This record gives sequence, structure tokens and C-alpha cells, in this order.
Amino acid sequence: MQKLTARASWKALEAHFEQIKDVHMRDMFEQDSERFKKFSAQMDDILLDFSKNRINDETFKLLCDLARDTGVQERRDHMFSGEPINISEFRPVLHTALRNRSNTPVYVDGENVMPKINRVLAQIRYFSERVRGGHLRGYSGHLITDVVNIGIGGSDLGPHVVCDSMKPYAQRGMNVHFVSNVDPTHLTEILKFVKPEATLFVISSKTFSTQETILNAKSARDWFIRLTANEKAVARHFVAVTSNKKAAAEFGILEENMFEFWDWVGGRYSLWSAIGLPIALYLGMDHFEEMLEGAHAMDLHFKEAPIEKNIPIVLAMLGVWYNNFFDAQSHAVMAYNQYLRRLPAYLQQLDMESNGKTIDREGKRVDYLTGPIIWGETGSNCQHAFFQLLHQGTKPVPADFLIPARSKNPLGNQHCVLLSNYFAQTRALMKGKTEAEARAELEYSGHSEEVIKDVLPHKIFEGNKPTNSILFENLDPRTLGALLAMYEHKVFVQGVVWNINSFDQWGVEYGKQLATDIQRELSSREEAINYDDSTNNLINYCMSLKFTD
Ligand code: G6Q
Repeated sequence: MQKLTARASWKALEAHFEQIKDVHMRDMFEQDSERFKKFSAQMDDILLDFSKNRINDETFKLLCDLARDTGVQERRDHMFSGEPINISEFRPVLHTALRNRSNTPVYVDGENVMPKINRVLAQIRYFSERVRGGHLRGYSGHLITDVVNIGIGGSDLGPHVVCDSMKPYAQRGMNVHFVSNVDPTHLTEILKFVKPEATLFVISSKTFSTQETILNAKSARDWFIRLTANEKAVARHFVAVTSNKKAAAEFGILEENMFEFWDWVGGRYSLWSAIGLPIALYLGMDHFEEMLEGAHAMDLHFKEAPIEKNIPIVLAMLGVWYNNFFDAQSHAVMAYNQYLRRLPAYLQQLDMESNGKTIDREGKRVDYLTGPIIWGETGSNCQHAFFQLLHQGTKPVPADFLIPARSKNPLGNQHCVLLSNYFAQTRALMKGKTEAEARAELEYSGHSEEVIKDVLPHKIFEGNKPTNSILFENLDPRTLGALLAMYEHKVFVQGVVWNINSFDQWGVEYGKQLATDIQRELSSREEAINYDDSTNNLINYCMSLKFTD
């Protein structure tokens, strides 16, 4: 594969960057009344307006050329058809099959995997409907009112963002909680509010060996037995979502209470699999399936729309433009919707675990920047916090702004105010405020020339800050599914352009190994001498503080 930075399509962008880097978007809007028409795309009711970006016709053409040249469409087709594109784990990448609502065959090693996907979906439906309908109750006959998901990383963040975002669709009287951190406080604080006889624990772990999850699961089981004095009842209150049935059985989970998924589903892409069980329990299977439908619609759009109107590809290529040509180190996501408050945490894993890589697919170190730092907050909160840096800081921060046109909770004119803030911010970030505009404002306020001279530089806004506006009708399960799939595919496209494997996570695996040795040493409570001077002294100081187990 030709090196990215040696490609003619890359070099063309480098040359073009020199011409456009100082051009202001304000001028581009003035000179071209067709920007919105040219630089927007739509999938169902999801509108992407990318006209407030530092691009002109030529930039956009060159970015699309780069996508073509790096084989985005070919690799996309390889992913959908089950080729082993995860080259360091020798696996296909088939989260798209999990939401393949058209049910067309998808083959792994000659086997059509759709029947087993459908079987697990049917199992989730049967189980979740029995729990929600009160047919499957706790050991004492009590209704199940609380679901506690115990899992971490991909076995937590996906179902967590969905359950949080879809609260208005939850069944009345049903609560869902997520325990992920090995910090005992996480589990303890949740157990304070649930009753064992009314609680269903879902142990979510692909490997069923992740230390945090297994420790939390054991502690939850101990708590359950302590309070109920009924060890047999564990089987009724604990279910597992895993691809390691043997380990789940050893934990005491009944075979009928195991929900399977497969090694071709990556952790951070697994919310569409049985990892979505808490979603089905909390929102109902119909809503879970609506979410799958929305994601499937985005999959079809990603497969079929031309590059220029293909939302995930356009978002990805704009990200490449800022990451690699403007040296933007981060990308922010601002959802103007309180239900989406966990979206940045979810996207951080999706993006940074997928594209936080230095080695390319040929095993060589890359000589260009790969995945950005992802961060964000809900609007309008963010405006009162870090937006100062976006408006007047020295660092370029491209950002996505998301908002539904309709609120689930209309209250006076509050949603209209939220919308106004949303429109005002992206406009201000694009336009800025010129010296003349700032001066006119100060003069209008009646300030003396002396004051104006001192204050004026602080009141100028350079503008030219790029944003993508993503606007849709409602935040419902279908739209949420489409939006999450949109980001999955954006990350995928960038991984293809950067020629990295977006589907392994050796850094996470490394973290799983690292603590084991130190934990042995800590538990022995003997003086640490085997590490570097810093670590030895930190451990010994901690020991002097009589740390808790
Ligand atoms: C995701 C990662 C990682 C994983 C967790 C939990 O892509 O692989 O976040 O999901 O480490 O792993 P288990 O599900 O195996 O417990």
C-alpha cells in the first residue's frame, strides 16, 4: 500500500492547504450563496450542514478524491461482507450484521450468521418481555423493578448512553443502573438504592474475565446472598451476556440465562448485540429494534450514498482535514440535548480506542497524526464553561453541534431558547466579530475613546472556527441508532484513510495485564523495591497510610 503522505491525492491537499489556510469563512459565505446547498447532506430527517467549515469547492473535491484514493469504499465493502479486516486479531468486523434488518445472508467462514443473530434477538425479546410483563419475577415473587448492568468499557458505555438518552421511552417503574468501576464506591452507592428481591443483575463481559467486572459481580452476589440468605436464588437474579459461556457457568449462571455474542463483535461496537439486553429490559424490545432499524438505515446510506452526500464519509474527511492539515489535536462534540449527556463518553471510547494508533496496517510507524482527542459537553452548559477557549483561545477545535428540533419536555419557550443558542454559537464561531463591529458596540454603549482603545482588542473574535451542525426532528430510538452508526462509520473511514486497524485495542489489553503484578506486591504489604524509584516510593507511601483492601 502506498504511503499516505506520498500519495498524489495527499500532496494535492497539502498544496491546496497553503492557498486556503488564511481564507476566512465569512468571506466564503459572502462570495458563494450556494454554500448550504453544496455543503449539506441528509439521511431521513437527519440533516448535516457542513457549510461552516474551512473548505471551498476545491477542498471538498480533493477530500473526496482522498477518500476514493485510499480505498474507503472497497474497505467498507470488505467490512460489510465479513472479510477479516481486523488484521491483528484475525477477525471480521460485523456489528453491521447485528442490525441487518433486511436479513440478507452474511457469511463468516462460509456460515450465514443471520440465523444465530436472530435467535439471540428472539431470546432477548422473550426474556425481556417476561421480566417487564411481571411473568419472570424475583425469587420471592416480587416484580423486577431494577436492572443492574455490571460491565466496563464496551460492555457498559453503549447500553449506558442508550438507556440514558432514551429515558422517555422507559417502562414506568423500571430502573436501570450501570456499575463499571472497580472502585467499590460505584457498586456500593447503587446497592444502597435497590432491593435484592426486585433486582436483576446483568453481568456483561465478552470475555467474562475482566477483573473489574468479575470483582463487582462477585461482590454483588455476596451482597445478594447476605441479604436474602438464599444462595439458590442467585440463579434467578443473575444473567450473563458473554461469548465465554464456560466462565459464566462457573460463576453460577444458568445456561438458559446466558445471552451469547461472538468474537466478530468488537466490545465498543457491541451495543447492538446481546450487550443491549439492559436496553431491551428498560425500553422494551420494540424500541431496541427501532434503534437497530435506525442504525441499519445509516448502514445503507453509508453503503449506497455517493461520497459527496455520504454523511459518515463527509464527517470523516473533514476530520482528516483539520487533524492532518490544520494540526487540530482534538474534536469536540456538543449535544444540545440533556438526554445525550453521556454521548461524549461513549464517543471517546469509540473514536479514541479505535483510532488511537501509531502503527499502520503494514506494521510501520505512521508519520502523520491519527485519531484526535474527543471531548464535549451538553449545550447550553458548555457555553458557560469552555466555550471561551473555542471563541478566543489559540487552539483550533473543530466541533459537532447536535440538536433535535422537538423537545420531549416542552416547558414554556425553553426549547426555543436552546435552539437559538445552538444557531447563535455556530454562527458566531464562523463569523467572529470584526474590529469595526466591536468598536461600534463599544461606541454605542457610550464608552470614551480611551476606554475603547484599551478594551477593543479583547472584544474582537477572530471567527473562522469550523463546526458541523447535525439537526434532526426528534431524539427517538430510530434516530439515536442512526446517529451512533453514523459515528461508527465516521471512525471507520478515518481509520481507512490513516491506514490503521481501528478494530483492535492492545492498549486496553495492556492495562488489563499491568496491575496484576503490582496488586500481588501491594497485597503482600511488603516494602516495594522492584519498580522504578517513583513507583517504589509511591507504593511505600501508600502503605504508610495503611490503605484499605
Ligand atoms: C472495547 C474494548 C474494551 C472492552 C472492555 C470490557 O472495544 O475491548 O472496552 O469492552 O475491556 O471487556 P469484556 O466485555 O471482555 O469484559
